[in-house]
Amino acid sequence: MNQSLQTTFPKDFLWGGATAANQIEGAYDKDGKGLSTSDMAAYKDPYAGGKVDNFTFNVNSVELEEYLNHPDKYLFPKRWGIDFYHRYKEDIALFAEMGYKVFRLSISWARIFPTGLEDKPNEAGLAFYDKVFDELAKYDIEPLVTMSHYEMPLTLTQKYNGWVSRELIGLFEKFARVLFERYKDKVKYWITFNEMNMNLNSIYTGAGVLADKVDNVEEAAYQASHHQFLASALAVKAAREIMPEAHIGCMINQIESYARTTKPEDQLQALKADQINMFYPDVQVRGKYPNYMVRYFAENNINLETKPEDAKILAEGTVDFIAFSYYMSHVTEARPDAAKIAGSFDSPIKNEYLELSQWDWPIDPIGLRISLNKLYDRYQKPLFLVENGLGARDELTEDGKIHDPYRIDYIKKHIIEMKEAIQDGVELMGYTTWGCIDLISCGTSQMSKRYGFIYVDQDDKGNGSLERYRKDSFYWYKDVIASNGENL
Ligand code: BGP
Repeated sequence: MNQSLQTTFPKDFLWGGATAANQIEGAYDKDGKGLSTSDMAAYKDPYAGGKVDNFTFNVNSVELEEYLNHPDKYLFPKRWGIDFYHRYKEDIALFAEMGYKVFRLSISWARIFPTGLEDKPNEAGLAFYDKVFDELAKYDIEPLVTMSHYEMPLTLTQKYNGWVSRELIGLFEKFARVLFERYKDKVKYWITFNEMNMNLNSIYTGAGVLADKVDNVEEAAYQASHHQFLASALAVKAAREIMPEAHIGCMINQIESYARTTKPEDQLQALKADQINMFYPDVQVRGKYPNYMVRYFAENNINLETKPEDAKILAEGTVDFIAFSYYMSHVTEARPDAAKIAGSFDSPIKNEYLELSQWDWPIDPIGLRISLNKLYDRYQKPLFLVENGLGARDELTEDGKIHDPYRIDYIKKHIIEMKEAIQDGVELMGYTTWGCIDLISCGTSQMSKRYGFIYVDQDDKGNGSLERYRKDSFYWYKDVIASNGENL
C-alpha cells in the first residue's frame, strides 16, 4: 500500500477548450475542400411550431436532394462557422491568454480528401492544419485532434451511404496514415471518432448514413459502428507504427443513467442503458465485443456482417485513454418503449432534483463524479473529459461585456466534482470545456446556443461583425487554470 490521497489536480493536468472543424472553420468550399456531410445541416427555425427543435442534424435522402438542388432556399450555418479558418491566430492568442495547455480541434476529412476517394491528399488542406498547429506551438498549447468529428466527405454518403459500407474502413485508414505522417511531430494526443455511441441516436451525423436508404436503422447503426471500430483499430495500429510516443483514445458521449425507482426492474433497465453506452469503450478498450451484446443483437434482430479477420483487428487496435463528453444525466425505467440507448436526449422522465438548461438539458455535476468513477473502475485507463459546458443565450452589453455567471456556476460545479473524483482515485488527464469560443451548435445549427468563454458577434442567420469579446467567464477560467483548479 503506497498510494497517497490525491487532493489537488495533477501538476501536468491539461486544461483547455474543445471545438470541431465543422462548427468553427467556415470556408467550406475554399482551397480545394470538398462538400462534407455537415455542410448539409440546414438551419430550421427552432421556434416554428412553438417548440425548440433540438434535432436538425439527421438528414434523409429527400432532404439531401433538395439541399443539393436548391441550396439558395436554405441556410447552412456550419458552412460559415465562426470563420476560424481566417481568424485562427486571433482565436489561439485568446486561448493562450486564458493559459490553455491543450486545444481540442478536429480535422475536416473533406479538406484533406475532398471526396474521400482521391489517391493523393489536398496539400492546401494539410497546410492549413500545419499553420494552426504551428500557431499553437508558439504558445506551448498541445493540440488534441479528433480525426472524425461528426462529418465526412459527402461523396462517401452519396456513393456508399456512409459507414454502413465496409469500403470506408480503408478510406479512413488512408486518411489516418496521411495525418500521422504529416503531423507526427506536432500532435501527441489523438481521438479517432467523436462520440461514437451517438450513431445510435443520429446515424447521419456520426456515420453519414441516410436512414431512409436502409431497412433497419438500428441494425444499420450497429453495422456502421462495427466498421468504425475496425477503422479506429487500424488507425490505432498505424499510429503505434508511425508515432509510438503518441496517445490515442476513443470517445463517447457519457450520459449518466439513473433508474426512476428502486424497483429492481427499473434498476435493471438502468444497467442495460449503461451497457449500451459502455459497449463502445468496451470494444475499443478491451478489443472485443462484450458478451451482453450477443443477447441484445439476438433479441433485437440485429445481424451484423463481419469477416473472420475482424476479431484480430479489434484486438490489436485498443486505445490507451478514454475521452468522453459529459453534459447531463437522464432517468430511465422498465417499460417496453424505454429508450434503447443511454444517450437519448429526449428522455421523457424528469429528474425532480435537477435544474434544466435553457435547452432542457438536466444539469447534474454529481452525475459527472459518478461517471468518472464508473468509467475508471471499469477500465483502469486514464480518462480525458473533452467536452462539458452550458449552452445558453448571452447578452452583449453596450460596453462590450458579457455577464455569464450561469456559465461560471455550471463549470465551477463540474470542476468541483472532477476534483472529488480525483480524490476518489480516478486518473484524469485533462479537461477541455466544450465550445471554448462560441460556435455553431451541433444539434440545432444555431449560433444563439452559446458555450464559449469568448463571445462571437454573429446571429443565427449569419449576420454580425464576427468580432470576438471576452466574457466574464473568460477571466474566471483564466484564474482557474493559473491556480491549477484551486481558485474556483
Ligand atoms: C456533442 C458534440 C459537439 C457539440 C456538443 C453540444 O454531442 O460532440 O459537437 O456541439 O455536443 O451539442 P449542441 O451543439 O447540440 O448543443
